[in-house]
Amino acid sequence: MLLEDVKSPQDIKDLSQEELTGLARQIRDTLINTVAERGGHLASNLGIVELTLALHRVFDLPNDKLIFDVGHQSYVHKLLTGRYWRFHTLRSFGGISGFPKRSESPYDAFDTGHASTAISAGLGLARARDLKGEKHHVICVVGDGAMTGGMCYEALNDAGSSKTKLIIVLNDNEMSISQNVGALSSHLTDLRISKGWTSTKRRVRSQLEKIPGVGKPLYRFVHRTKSFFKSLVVPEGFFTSLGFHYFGPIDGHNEAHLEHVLRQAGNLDGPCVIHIITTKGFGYDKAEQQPERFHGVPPFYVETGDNRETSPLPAFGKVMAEELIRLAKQDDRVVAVTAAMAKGTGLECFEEVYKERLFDVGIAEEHAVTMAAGMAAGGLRPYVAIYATFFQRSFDQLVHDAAMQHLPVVFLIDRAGLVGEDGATHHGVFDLAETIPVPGLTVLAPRDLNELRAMMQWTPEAKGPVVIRYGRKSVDMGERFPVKQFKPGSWEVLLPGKDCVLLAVGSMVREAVSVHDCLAKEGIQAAVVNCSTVKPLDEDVLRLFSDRPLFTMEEHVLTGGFGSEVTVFLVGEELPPPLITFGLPDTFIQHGSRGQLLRYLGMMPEQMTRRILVALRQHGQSGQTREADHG
Ligand SMILES: Cc1ncc(C[n+]2csc(CCOP(=O)(O)OP(=O)(O)O)c2C)c(N)n1
Repeated sequence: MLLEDVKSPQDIKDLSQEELTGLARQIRDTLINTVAERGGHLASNLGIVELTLALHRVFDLPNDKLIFDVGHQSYVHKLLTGRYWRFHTLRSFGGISGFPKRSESPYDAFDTGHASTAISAGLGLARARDLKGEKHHVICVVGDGAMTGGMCYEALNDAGSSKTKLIIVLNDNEMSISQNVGALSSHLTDLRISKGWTSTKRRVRSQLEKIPGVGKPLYRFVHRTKSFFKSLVVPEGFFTSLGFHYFGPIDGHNEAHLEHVLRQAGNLDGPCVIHIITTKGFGYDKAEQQPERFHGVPPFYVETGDNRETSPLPAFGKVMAEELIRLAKQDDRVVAVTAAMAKGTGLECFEEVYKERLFDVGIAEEHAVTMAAGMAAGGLRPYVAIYATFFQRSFDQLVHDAAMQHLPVVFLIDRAGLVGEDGATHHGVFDLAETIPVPGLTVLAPRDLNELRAMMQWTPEAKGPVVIRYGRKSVDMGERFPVKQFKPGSWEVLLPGKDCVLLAVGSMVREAVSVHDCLAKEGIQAAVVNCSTVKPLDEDVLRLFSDRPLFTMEEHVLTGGFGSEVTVFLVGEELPPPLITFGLPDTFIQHGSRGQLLRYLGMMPEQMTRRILVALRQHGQSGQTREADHG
């Protein structure tokens, strides 16, 4: 059977084991070649090929509902559900998403992207089914990494007592993005060790039964005492104690066995957990050897595994970590906190130097923030590095635990703005709306890597909580605009201009300089202001420039962002508001490269220039009319 002929799961139901093995090989080739072109989540998908085949053969999708936690491992599912021919468009603008999307296919039962939501969503679907008198199955596929997230426990607690029929497949590859952490992870290791006991048991049986005369009775004796031995070797089940049937651990690459267990689980009445063991990156040696690097990978060469493109600039996170190491050298109280993102945030560099001062709390952003607040209350100086999109989870912790007690925690908000190919679930476009309203917070946004260094060097002076937001794309404005010392609360006038003023935040400062250059060609002199402190606003600069048309620019939703903050201030002062606030509209923005998305949103420098020219013309005309009226 050719993968390209699989139009729906129906097409694989009757395949022989041999044909399935051939199909699995084609799936892996397609995954490797496509991700090598497009970038994406490779290792997790390679590890889940047999499970996905088994799920699609045993269950009746889309009548039965299948939910992938995080959803980054749903590529195989996409290939088996009629999306093979569009798979080459993976993660590209207008192409198929790297995550499940209900809008994309009826086979995608629930949209995911952030970790640890699948059991809650699955329980919701199961309850909807029960109340409507329907009969289908609900299956949640959850990784051991996602299991470190608090929502999973809230959902397990609820599902275990509900007795609702729900199948949870726990895909245990011992990895989150990095090596998994935490007590549950250790418990899973214990269960895995018990697997060793299971195979030993199989070996003992076959050996005993070979002994003529006494073999069989001897085996029966051993079998009777099995529970005794098992109680010694297998730890008390975490899942069974919560009210789940537990199957496992099971070899997650043995498709036939997986099917057998899934069918058994389907026949049960209550909730169950099937614990399967897989190898991340299975079937591609480079990914098996470096599962962390191939978790989410940019385009690469299949033969060598090397990235196709290397950035000439270091990531913001790397520069942040270098500065943090410097601060940690000077001050023993400096510690770093990550929620399972040491690699992505750059903190792995910090870990190399200060292993004992890096706290990876698992995929637990809420806990990370409150724990850091506790550290600060205990006299430490915690720096919490978190992606903007995941920081959304910790809003209450920021307000209630860090800000209200005015604790000196520094939040390093990475991937702020449009992140590109990961799309709607991952864009970091709500963090200003989350932080600007919080009393006592200092909110900063460096215009480039050098300003981030300067901000980091300033942080020891901070008396209360500080947020520093920066984007995925590195920027160095060094040659034309070297960074002098950073002073919080005072904006930097990068370029003078009498005709209008561009007030720009973070990643938009460089774009504002481009707009300035475009406007200059049209004879307009626009001042460019780097509004590096988003909260508190530099009110003096705002008052000073309020005699000229103002334009704000931010890579963030307009509602509740910088532009609206400036507008509220100016209106309160009875000064004219900005002519245009450039920012993101009130809609979820899909996937594509950052450049494509900015163009789509009309936020490329030449597009903003055109709008500014029109606005200035209209403003000039209305200004003249007013003057004429007065005359
Ligand atoms: C709330 C949240 N925080 C962080 C992430 C980033 N992230 C994506 S996948 C992943 C690891 C998931 O590990 P696991 O569930 O074991 O899946 P695997 O990739 O190992 O199959 C992390 C931390 C996320 N998606 N959501």
